Amino acid sequence: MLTIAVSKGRIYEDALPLLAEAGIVPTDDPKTCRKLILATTRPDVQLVIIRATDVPTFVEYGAADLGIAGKDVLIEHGAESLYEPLDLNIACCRLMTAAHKDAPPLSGRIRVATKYVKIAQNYFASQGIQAEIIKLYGSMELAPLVGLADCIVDLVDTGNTLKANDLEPRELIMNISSRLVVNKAAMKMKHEAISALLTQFEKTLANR
Ligand code: PRT
Ligand code: MG
Repeated sequence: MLTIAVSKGRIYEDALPLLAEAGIVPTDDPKTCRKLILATTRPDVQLVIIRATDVPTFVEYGAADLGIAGKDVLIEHGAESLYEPLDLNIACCRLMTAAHKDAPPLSGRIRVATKYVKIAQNYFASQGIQAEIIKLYGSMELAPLVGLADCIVDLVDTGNTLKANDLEPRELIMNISSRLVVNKAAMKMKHEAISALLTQFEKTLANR
């Protein structure tokens, strides 16, 4: 049995066509069904539906053989303990700094609200900017509006969320896409099944 960890939402939606090309079609829809383990049309493959930030943990401990996770989540988790053989090029977005549209360019010691503490720390250090990082779990956009932070570090796709909150994107930190990750022991123990799946994914991606 191969177990693949996926998060509900945009990654799941973008991963479905890719999985389908490999003959993997879930027999339930996680939007309407509350099951956390989904059987698929391939008797040897099941999906586990978990929070995006938990995917590296499940794969690291071998609770899932494979997983699909954003590069943002992988970097923040510290993914040295996982193989990351494939950029799936799905759920793409940009990790950026953003500030109030009327705020002057940031200078001096600044306060930054984000859920990406490690990435933000490294980024501002690399820029020689003294930053105090404030960890939030959501609604980062609010922080500059209420004086909690001078800027935020968050994912931007269309930019609509920033715009709706009078913020604007400033600096690009990195481009983000979702990656296939593999448990290191599973890569050895289930090599045949996993490499067949990798080959199939590679084929599909090459044809896109
Ligand atoms: O939602 P939940 O709290 O369960 O977890 P999550 O937010 O980690 O999961 P999910 O499904 O929202 O995101 C999973 C992964 O999708 C992320 O780790 C990214 O790799 C990827 N991804 C791609 C995004 C976006 N695009 C994205 N736009 N994740 C989040 N967003 C959010 C962003 O944080 C901001 O709030 O969408 C908003 C910005 O979108 P625009 O279009 O308004 O710019
Ligand atoms: Mg979300």
